[in-house]
Amino acid sequence: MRDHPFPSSPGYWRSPVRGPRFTALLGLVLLGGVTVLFVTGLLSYAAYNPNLSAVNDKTPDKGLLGFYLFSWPTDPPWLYRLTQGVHVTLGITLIPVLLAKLWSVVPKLFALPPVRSLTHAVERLSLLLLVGGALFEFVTGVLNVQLDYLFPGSFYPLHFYGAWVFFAAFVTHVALRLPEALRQVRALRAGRRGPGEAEVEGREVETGALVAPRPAEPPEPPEPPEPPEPPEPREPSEPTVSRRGAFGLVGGGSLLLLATTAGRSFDGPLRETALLAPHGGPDPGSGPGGFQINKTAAYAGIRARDTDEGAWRLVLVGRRGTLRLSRPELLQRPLYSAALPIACVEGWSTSDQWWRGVRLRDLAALVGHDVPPDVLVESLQHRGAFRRAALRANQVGDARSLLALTVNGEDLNPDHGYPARIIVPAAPGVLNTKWVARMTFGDL
Ligand SMILES: Nc1nc2c(c(=O)[nH]1)N[C@H]1C(S)=C(S)[C@@H](COP(=O)(O)O)O[C@H]1N2
Ligand SMILES: [Mo]
Repeated sequence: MRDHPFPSSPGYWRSPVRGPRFTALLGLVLLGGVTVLFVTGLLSYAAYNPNLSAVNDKTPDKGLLGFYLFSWPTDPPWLYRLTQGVHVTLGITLIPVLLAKLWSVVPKLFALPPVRSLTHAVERLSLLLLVGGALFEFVTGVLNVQLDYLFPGSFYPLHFYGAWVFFAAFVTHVALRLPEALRQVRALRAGRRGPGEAEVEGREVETGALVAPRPAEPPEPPEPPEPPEPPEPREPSEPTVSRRGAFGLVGGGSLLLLATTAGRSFDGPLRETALLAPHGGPDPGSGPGGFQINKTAAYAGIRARDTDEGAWRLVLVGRRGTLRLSRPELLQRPLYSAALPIACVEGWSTSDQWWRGVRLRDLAALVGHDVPPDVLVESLQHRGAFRRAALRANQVGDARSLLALTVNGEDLNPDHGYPARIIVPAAPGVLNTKWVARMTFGDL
């Protein structure tokens, strides 16, 4: 029989691992981690050129939230590979820390009375947004990278607006809690014990886990004993794991996720370690086209009769009118090479591939734009996401931005975008339109 049947009863929560120091340490890890997630997330949004044209804008109502947008650069060429690799890999790695942090403070959720004062009410409301926002962002993020756009089309607005709600609550929470968290961690480092923590740490001493002798400290004036506040248990049960062990569990879980995720940002044998990489694409095999495929030609509904040499024409539209070029005609133009990666919003990337094709700025010049303008690129694909994308003038003007015809010395294969695809340095993969049909130059 339990003496404390309700989660709101003071003695209900009994794990002695819970305590302000456990919570504080996890909180500080999240403070760094979530800040990096927020910044890399905003960067990812900027990389989409969302204020360039309605085509790329997944959140037309961003309004003031788009205040920071800037022209995404083309240098260094691995920029998006880095920022988005960090965003996704770090997000997945932090899951155990987030769960442990939430676990460490659940008793507070049930504390009575539910509202003690106006400040307390505001704080609790911000916690609702904080916990709800955190769960929402992590869940939508993981679903997106693992299950291949479970909410097609609506992922961007959900994850974008969710990020702002979550981060606003996060900043409030940090402002209220940081001083206390720092105090707790300092105390932890100084090796002092707080009420309710003696038992656990005492055990560690008994089993010899703590070997370093503590330096003597000046005695502190005794403080009046207070009943422990949640999350510290009032009646701690026997520990099944030491607090150190609990940290080890969380850290080990994070390391395991890191080790099984990070490989998706590399090629070759390292990619094999990415057990958690998205499995949406088919096995690309080896050879020149042996790098990750996102959507296959079959999936995108690309028919061979639309891409064969007799039928396919690249349509260029610009100031000087419309020009149609066949693939052999394109191959006769000056061709350039660039070693560039594909880096997807889902966090995976390839190492540099060797692309060869016509420079975008040369195509612009062909239809009357000697100064490279923006361009709207449309693919043969009629349905589905990613069939159109807008590139900014700085991307069109970069000498490494190509309409690629070959990769690694061979014609593009159908899944990598034959007859021609866009490749732009540092751009998110989604802007590298495959199966290009039409390019419209001009200010967007
Ligand atoms: N027409 C078209 N182009 C597209 C896509 C698509 O679905 N359709 N997917 C984009 C995305 S999201 C990525 S990450 C890259 C992947 O290129 P890859 O399959 O050659 O690796 O292509 C981009 N180009
Ligand atoms: Mo992508």
